[in-house]
Amino acid sequence: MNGNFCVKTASVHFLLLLTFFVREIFSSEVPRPRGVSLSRASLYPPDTDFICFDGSKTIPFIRINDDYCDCLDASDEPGTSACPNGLFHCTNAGHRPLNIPSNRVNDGICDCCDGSDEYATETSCQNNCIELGRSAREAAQKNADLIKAGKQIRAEMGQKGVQLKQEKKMKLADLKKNRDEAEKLKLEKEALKKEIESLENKALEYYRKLEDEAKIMKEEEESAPQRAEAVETFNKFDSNQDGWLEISEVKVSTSFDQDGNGEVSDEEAKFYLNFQESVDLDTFVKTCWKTLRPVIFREGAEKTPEKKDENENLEEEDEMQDDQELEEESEDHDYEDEEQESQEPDQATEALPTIKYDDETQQLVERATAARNEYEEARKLVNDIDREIKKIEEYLGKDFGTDEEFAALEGQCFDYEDHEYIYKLCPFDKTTQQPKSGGSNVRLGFWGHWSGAEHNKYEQMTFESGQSCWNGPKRTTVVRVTCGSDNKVLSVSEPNRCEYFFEFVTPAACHEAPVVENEDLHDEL
Ligand code: MAN
Repeated sequence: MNGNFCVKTASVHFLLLLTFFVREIFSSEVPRPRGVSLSRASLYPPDTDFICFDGSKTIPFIRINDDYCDCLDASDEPGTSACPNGLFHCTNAGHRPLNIPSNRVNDGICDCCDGSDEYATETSCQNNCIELGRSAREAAQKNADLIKAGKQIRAEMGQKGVQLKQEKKMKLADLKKNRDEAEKLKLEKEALKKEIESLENKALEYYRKLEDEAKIMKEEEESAPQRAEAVETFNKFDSNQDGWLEISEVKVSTSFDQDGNGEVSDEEAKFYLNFQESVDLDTFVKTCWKTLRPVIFREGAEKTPEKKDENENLEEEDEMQDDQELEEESEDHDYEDEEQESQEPDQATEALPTIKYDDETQQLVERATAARNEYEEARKLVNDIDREIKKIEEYLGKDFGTDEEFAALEGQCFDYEDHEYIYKLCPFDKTTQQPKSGGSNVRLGFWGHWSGAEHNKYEQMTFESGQSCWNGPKRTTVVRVTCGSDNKVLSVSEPNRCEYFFEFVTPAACHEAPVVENEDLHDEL
């Protein structure tokens, strides 16, 4: 079995060597080992020993392409798959030459259009370099025509861009001048306002005092009935009439039985006494009454310690009514007083008699109001100018291309519709996705930066920090920008969840492709 294998390997080697020499002798215009480009042919002088390119080894020339990897840099096996890191050069006469990884040599798949990579397999590769070359040249010509026409438009877009930036710069200079004046005016108005406000304050001090007094009087008037009610209740409960309400005096009313066990415990009673053993009338009115009042009115007067007299029967009906109202209120609000408190100032102000100022004060108030308005206007003007300045500075800071050719796209949006969504590309602003079936517009990213390769960063835009993906990262968009006769989104895809890819064409991207130097791919078309 092993012997057989060795014989087989030896015969493959022999076949390879034979093929090599036959090819070298009969088919090459310039003698060179298989898989070597014309420009590198001189690195393989046939009449001397071969030194690996990395200098690590010297081998007889016959061991070039002997299907055994001698050199670590693969330089001795340009035409076989023996070295894992080698490159095989296809001449592809009639089309573009190509370098392929050497593991694709004799792997049964035609990689080179001239079929030269499959020289020792049964795969018969057709040489279709002529046809491929022709269509490649036609496509290149079409592209060249497109670029030529597009370049013209690009130049116009660039001119427009330069003009736009120029206009913005002029506007900025104007705004900065205006801002200085506006700021001066604002400071003047502020000083005037302060001056007149200090006079106004002085004049109003007297009236404020009057207002405060009126307010206090009104509050007292309003709280008088409540206070009377509280005092009356205190006296009812204070059975020994010593001016103190004690736990034992509160316990007699079953109204305070919170857990419904038929008895009022000390703790339950204390709750209504502001957690104290006893309270005097003043404390009762100020603090306990709030807690106690709703309970008393809810439970009915018959549970208070004192027996009702006949006259009180009439009052009872009233209280029952109050009770009902209270209950209705307390359904909406746990603490009715809170509600009352929040309404009080309004009610108080409404009900307060409007104080009339004397003529001089009235005039001061009017002048101060006018000064405040004028200052406010001046302040707003400065803010508006600042906002505009910021916008223009942001605009001027944007990279619209080497010749400002992309500037004209700023402020425009371009749509693309597929079966499910309408996508929008707004260069230098954002990308969005609107579901056709309804639902909200999803932001796929805000303008980030140009992200093309080093030699042409303007071939790609990146939009980032879009709406967060469900349980995932924020959405992002990459826009591939190539030459086209119009501004148009050609396609939109989502290669990974919440990562979107737009293909956008625009005349602004029409320019000759930068020349990438690669001598190996130059010499044999
Ligand atoms: C929406 C769209 C899709 C996206 C999913 C992620 O349906 O924005 O593009 O993949 O949300 O949940």
